[in-house]
Amino acid sequence: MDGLETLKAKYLMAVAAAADENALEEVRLAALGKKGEVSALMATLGKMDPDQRKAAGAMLNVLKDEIDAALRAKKAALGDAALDARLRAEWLDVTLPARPRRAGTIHPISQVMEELTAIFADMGFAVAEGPQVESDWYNFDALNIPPEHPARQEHDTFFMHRAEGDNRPPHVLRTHTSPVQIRALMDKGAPIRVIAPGRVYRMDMDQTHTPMFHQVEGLAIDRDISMANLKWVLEEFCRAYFEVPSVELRFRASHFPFTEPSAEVDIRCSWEGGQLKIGQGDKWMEILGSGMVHPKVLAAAGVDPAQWQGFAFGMGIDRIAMLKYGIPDLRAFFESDLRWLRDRHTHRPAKTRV
Ligand code: 2NM
Repeated sequence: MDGLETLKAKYLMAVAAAADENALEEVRLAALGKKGEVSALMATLGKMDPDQRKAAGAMLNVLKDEIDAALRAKKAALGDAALDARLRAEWLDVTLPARPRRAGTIHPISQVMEELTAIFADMGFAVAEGPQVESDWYNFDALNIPPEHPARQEHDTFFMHRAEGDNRPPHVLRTHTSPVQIRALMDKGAPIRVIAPGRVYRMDMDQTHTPMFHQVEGLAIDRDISMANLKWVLEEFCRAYFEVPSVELRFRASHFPFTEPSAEVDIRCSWEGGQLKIGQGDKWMEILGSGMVHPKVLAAAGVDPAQWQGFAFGMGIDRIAMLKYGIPDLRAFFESDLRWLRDRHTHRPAKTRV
C-alpha cells in the first residue's frame, strides 16, 4: 500500500484537469468505478491477514473518500460554470416594450358575452358566477332531475373521480349554468333577476358540438312574474343583440324538468343567398329554451313557491355568436388559431350576417 500517496496525487490532478462533466465521469470510473484502480486495491484486501487488512482497509477508505470529495466539489463547480454560461447566452430584456403588432384581440365569444351582459344589465339583470366543477345536487337534484331521470344520461356528463373507497356521488363538470342560478337564489333569495353566462361541458364533439361550450341562462323571480314578461324580455334581447328594429318570436310547447310550463323559442328569419336576416322572412330558427321555474326548483333553493314565481331561460352563446358574426363551424372558436383570431378581429362585420 505504499503507492497510495502517488495514486491520490494522480487522481486529484486528474480531477482538477477535467474540463467538463464527461471528462470528470471518466476520472471517477478510472478511480472508483467497479473496474477502477482504487476498487482493484480494495479487492486485494481479502487475501491479507487480519492486521494488515485492517490497516490497509482504513487507508484505502480514506483515499476513496478524498477522491470522492474532490469529484463532488469539481462536479458542482462545473455545473455552476455551465449554468453561468447558459445564463450569459440565453438572456432576455424584460424591460423592452411589447411589440404593438402582437397586441391581443378580443375573442368573439368574449365579445358576445360582453354584448349580452350589457343588454340584460339594461333590463335590471345582475351577473352571477359559480364553480365549473359542481356537486350533482346543484347540477341535477336541485333542478328537479333526480338520480334516475333520463336527462342525466342525455346530458352526456363528465364525472370527476372520487378517492378510492369514497362512495359519495362524484362531482361533475357543470352541464349547464343552472346550478349558478340555484346558488344565486339560495344566497340572495327572492325577488331576484340574474343572468349566468359561462362555460359548460358535455361529452359531445362534431360540426355543431364541442365538449366545452358557453351558455347564458336568465332567471327572474318575483311575486307576479309571468310568461308575458318572459316574452318581452326575450324580444328586447333579440332586437338589441341582432341590431334590428323588430323581431318576432314563436313559443313552442316543450319539456324541461326545471320549468313548467316549458317552451322552446324560435325567431323569424330568412335565408336568402346564404344571408341570414333576422326579423323578416318566412323561416323560423330555434334560439333558446325557457319556461316558468318549477315549484320544486324554487323549494329546493329555499324559496316558497306559494309566494314567488318567475321565468328562466337558457341559450347557447357560441351559436348566437356564429349567427351574428357569420362563423360556419363552431370548432374554430376553440382551436386557438392565431391567424383566425386576428382575422376575426380585423374583419369584424358590424351588421353583415351569413
Ligand atoms: C333552459 C331552459 C329552461 C333554466 C332554469 C333555471 C333555474 F335554475 F332557474 F331553474 N335556470 N335556467 C332553464 C330553463 C334553462 O335551458 C335550455
